[in-house]
Amino acid sequence: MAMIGLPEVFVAFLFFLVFKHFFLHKKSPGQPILKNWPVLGMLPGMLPHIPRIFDWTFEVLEASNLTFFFKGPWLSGTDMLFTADPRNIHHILSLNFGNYPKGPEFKKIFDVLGDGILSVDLELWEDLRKSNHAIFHHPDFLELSVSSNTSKLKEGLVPFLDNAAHEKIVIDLQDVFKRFMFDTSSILMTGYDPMSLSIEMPEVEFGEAAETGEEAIYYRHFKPVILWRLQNWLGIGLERKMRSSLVTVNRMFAKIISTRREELSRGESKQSADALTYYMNVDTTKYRLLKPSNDTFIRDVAFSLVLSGRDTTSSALTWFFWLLSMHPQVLSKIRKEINTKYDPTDLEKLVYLHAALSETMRLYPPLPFNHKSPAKPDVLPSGHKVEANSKIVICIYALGRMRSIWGEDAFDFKPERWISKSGELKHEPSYKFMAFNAGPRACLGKHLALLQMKIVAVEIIQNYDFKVTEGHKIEAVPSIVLRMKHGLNVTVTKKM
Ligand code: HEM
Ligand SMILES: *[C@@H]1O[C@H](CO)[C@@H](O)[C@H](O)[C@H]1NC(C)=O
Ligand SMILES: *[C@@H]1O[C@H](CO)[C@@H](O)[C@H](O)[C@H]1NC(C)=O
Ligand SMILES: *[C@@H]1O[C@H](CO)[C@@H](O)[C@H](O)[C@H]1NC(C)=O
Ligand SMILES: CC(=O)N[C@H]1CO[C@H](CO)[C@@H](O)[C@@H]1O
Repeated sequence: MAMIGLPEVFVAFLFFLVFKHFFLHKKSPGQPILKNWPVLGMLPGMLPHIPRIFDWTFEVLEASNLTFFFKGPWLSGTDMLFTADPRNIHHILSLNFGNYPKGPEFKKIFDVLGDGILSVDLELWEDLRKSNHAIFHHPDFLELSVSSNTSKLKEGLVPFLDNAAHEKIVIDLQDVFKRFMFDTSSILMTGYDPMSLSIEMPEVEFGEAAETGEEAIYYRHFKPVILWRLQNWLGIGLERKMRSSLVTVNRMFAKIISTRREELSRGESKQSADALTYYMNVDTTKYRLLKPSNDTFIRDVAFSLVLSGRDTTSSALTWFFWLLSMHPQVLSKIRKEINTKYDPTDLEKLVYLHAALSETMRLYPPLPFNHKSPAKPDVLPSGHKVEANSKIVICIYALGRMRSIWGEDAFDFKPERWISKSGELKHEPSYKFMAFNAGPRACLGKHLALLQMKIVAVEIIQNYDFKVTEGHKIEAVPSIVLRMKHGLNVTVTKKM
């Protein structure tokens, strides 16, 4: 019984210290950004900001010259170095990549991902990376990505929006994009079409499970491993939901995997170009650490791949359309560009659209944090010492808003900053614009994601007007993926 009270004791103790702080001390000017308490470290000062973590990391990092050491409660193992310093980022992600795996501590926090590409390191990561690279460049895979995106657009998105316009109903664009991306990403990665985007809007168990998981993982960062494992075991709070989410995800993948194995044993689907089929037939003389006949391994690989496409692209599209609703002059410039330069076989011509998407992801990177853990002690270019197996969190959201990096107008949504005088796209180094990560572990789906976003954006902007519902509140969920807490509710009308 005593164990059940552990989190409560923790909270009570915290209140005691906060109380003591306000009544027994006078505030002195020039105190550090976060007070480092005995026993509790900086957690008390940080807790009130957990719901607005993204802006908080920005404020703290701007005030501390881009790098900040967060001291967690004693022995809790939650100390973390936050950085948004491009020199540190370049050092960690590229120049000294070999010394900066994700590491065993973060692997614990991300345990539900198992041995998927998003969470593993070293030789296994290398095998996954190389094999993934091979799939992503295979003509059949590219062909499948084309056919799945066009069929989902014409048979899923368009009828859905037409219906909403005709019936004059409010729709949540974030939900629509998540469904679109879930279907296309699942077809591409597993060969299975969940048909989640349809006028009936069926319940999407997988989506809810993934989002609960992402939130629970976020909160794990600030708890001792022993505490969240205990909560998980006892079934308390978000960890309880996390447990049932995992059951949902595992059930879905078990079904997909067993169906595909049966088809393959009957000699069907051999030609299928999806990633699941590829991994079930993968050449283990070439990739020695991959385990094509191990269902758990295949589940891990497929789960990471479905997630990497679905959550990121739908997040970017959602913030993009919200920003357009706030900046009608940008929207009309994109429309004009589509009217004059659109060529379905060459989307690269839409330079301003590309700039607006980059600008969206500078301000709202779908994955706002990146995790690293030095294998050996090191000194960062900023002068900060890092211990072996310590935790480093690169704050991509904060990085995109730094005035010292992007100029005084860093907070403004200005696609123009991405376009050179001669009208071409300006390249920014990836340690400055980090939405797709940098170095050897950069996003493998960047090209595909940009294509998909452009296709969806063109389809909607060309054919519909949309309006965010009056008084709709926009805020981000504290999570490892940048999602809108209340969705993006809009009404659409068909353009004449
Ligand atoms: C706007 C859309 C996207 C954004 C912003 C994005 C961003 C990222 C980021 C930041 C990472 C690094 C994650 C980490 O190391 O923790 C990553 C990795 C990855 N992304 Fe994307 N991504 C997007 C779309 C996609 C799509 C559509 C796919 C697949 C079709 C994809 C496949 C991958 C894969 C396989 C990795 C793992 C690379 C590795 O660890 O070696 N991504 N992505
Ligand atoms: C911030 O960091 C830069 C680069 O390391 C250094 O030149 C500068 O003096 C630092 N500023 C402060 C206020 O510490
Ligand atoms: C947004 O729209 C969806 C779908 O119409 C609805 O279920 C939800 O309650 C709305 N949310 C808000 C905050 O109005
Ligand atoms: C199957 O794969 C999982 C995940 O990589 C691994 O933990 C497990 O040990 C493997 N099982 C066998 C029998 O190899
Ligand atoms: C990523 C991808 O292959 N996109 C394709 C989707 O469909 C359009 C046609 O509407 C193609 O032009 C894209 O290349």
